[in-house]
Amino acid sequence: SRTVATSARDGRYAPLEQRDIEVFTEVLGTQNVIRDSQALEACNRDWMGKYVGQSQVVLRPSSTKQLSKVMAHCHGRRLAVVPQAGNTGLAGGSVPVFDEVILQTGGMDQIHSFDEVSGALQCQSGCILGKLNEHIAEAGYTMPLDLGPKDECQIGGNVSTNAGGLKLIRYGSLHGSVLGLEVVLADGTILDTMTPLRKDNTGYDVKQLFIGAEGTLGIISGVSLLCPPRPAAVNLMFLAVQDWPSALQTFVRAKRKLGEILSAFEFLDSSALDLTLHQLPHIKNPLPQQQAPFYLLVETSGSNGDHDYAKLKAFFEAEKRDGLILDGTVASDKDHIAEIWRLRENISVALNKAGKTYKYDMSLPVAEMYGLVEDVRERLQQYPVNVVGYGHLGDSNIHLNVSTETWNDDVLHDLEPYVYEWVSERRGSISAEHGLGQMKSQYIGYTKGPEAINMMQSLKQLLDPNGILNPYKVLPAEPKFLTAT
Ligand code: FAD
Ligand code: 2HG
Ligand code: ZN
Repeated sequence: SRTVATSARDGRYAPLEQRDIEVFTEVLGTQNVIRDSQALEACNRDWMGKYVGQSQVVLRPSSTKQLSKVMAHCHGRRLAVVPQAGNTGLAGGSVPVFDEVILQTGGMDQIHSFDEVSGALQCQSGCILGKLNEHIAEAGYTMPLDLGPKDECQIGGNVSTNAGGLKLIRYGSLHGSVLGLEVVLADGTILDTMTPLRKDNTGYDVKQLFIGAEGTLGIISGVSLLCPPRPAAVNLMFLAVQDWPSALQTFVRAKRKLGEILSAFEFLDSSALDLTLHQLPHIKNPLPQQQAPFYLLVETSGSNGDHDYAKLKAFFEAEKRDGLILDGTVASDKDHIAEIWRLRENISVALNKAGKTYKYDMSLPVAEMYGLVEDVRERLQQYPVNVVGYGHLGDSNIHLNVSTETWNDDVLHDLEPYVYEWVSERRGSISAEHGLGQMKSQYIGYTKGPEAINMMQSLKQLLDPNGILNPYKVLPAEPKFLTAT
């Protein structure tokens, strides 16, 4: 009922033995070598309850040295390892496929330093995103990314998935904001590129390899990140539009008229709105009197509250007068803004409550993007499913979610590889921001060519010759390619 990464455990990996537990206990102490069955069950299961592994041990180092010793042992013994941060990943990357050792980073949560002049933050990888944000808020800064599970996910997990989130349109990707990393390689070697420098052109920028590598090339233990100033004034519009072309046109005009203060441009369709309001009754409908096929969240962040608000209001009124916007609400009050964001951030939570979800996270040319949802809706007509579309319109990134009561092989069969082909034919990406994990590894060839995949395989071989880091994820043994028809 689900796509599985692989059906057989790779015999190259040694099974866990008592002598391994003894070494781990010596390095980490008994309390950080977790074998309790209830705790193990939670760590073996992903956020969606879709992927469940059978690991027999969870390790919780608190320092790079400890992590390095653990990895050196695993490398020598050929024990497979899965790094796990907040375990909020949506591609099954953070849980074992079979009996891999789970290496949790949550105990590595120290903030090393924050430079109040440059905005450079240096911390251990297990720091929670929301906590880092609170820490630097005192000095007038903000984190360069924001996403729903901010109070659970860790910066190391964010960097490892190259998380995009709700503010990428403003702050760019982590490939730009990460200044340096400390990484423990498969054999325990500590690679230290923890620079606070903005500019450094001495040779290859090796840290980039680990951003978005989903734990397959090394374990990130430290992060150096450039944080932007916290905007003094934030305003948010929630708009209803009558069709997809109007949503696109609103984006074009928002860039033109609000460009320098635009900080988010998100969308959801009416199915996503209805499902979320139905599943989570505490969430309010920002426009209870308006039914429309599409809703937009347009946020501005600037330094002058009155000026920004006046700009936004003028935009709203002009576009409403022109008929581009059917209706909307402009929020400038903190609680009102948070309430609207809560709706957007909880769509996935509502989907989880509704049952099982087939999730797809695509980069596509914006003009064609919603066509994927319409095609899939049509294709799955005969099934009792709810097909919803939402996402980061401003980044050309759509989340197609097919909600079902229970897993259904026929639905899956009609979805895959159809959706990947649909995206590949338009030269999109089958994973805009969630990563490949175990869910999509076998489809990497629908976005990347054989030469790029070969290079990835060579890098993997170089950095992890025994293949112990997050096996069965990202790089498949035999990638599928879209065959020309
Ligand atoms: P995990 O899930 O624990 O791990 C993710 C991957 O990174 C795994 O492959 C894991 O093995 C690896 N990994 C973790 N830590 C390390 C490390 N220190 N070194 C090496 N590898 C490591 N993503 C977006 O991009 N944008 C969104 O808007 C967004 N919204 C979300 C909303 C919800 C409700 C949920 C549940 C998820 C959302 N995500 C989003 C998915 C996103 O990938 C994660 O939320 C987040 O970035 C993962 O962080 P984490 O700490 O939970 O990592
Ligand atoms: C979001 O943008 C997340 O809300 C989750 O990336 C998307 O669950 C999803 O499909
Ligand atoms: Zn997203």
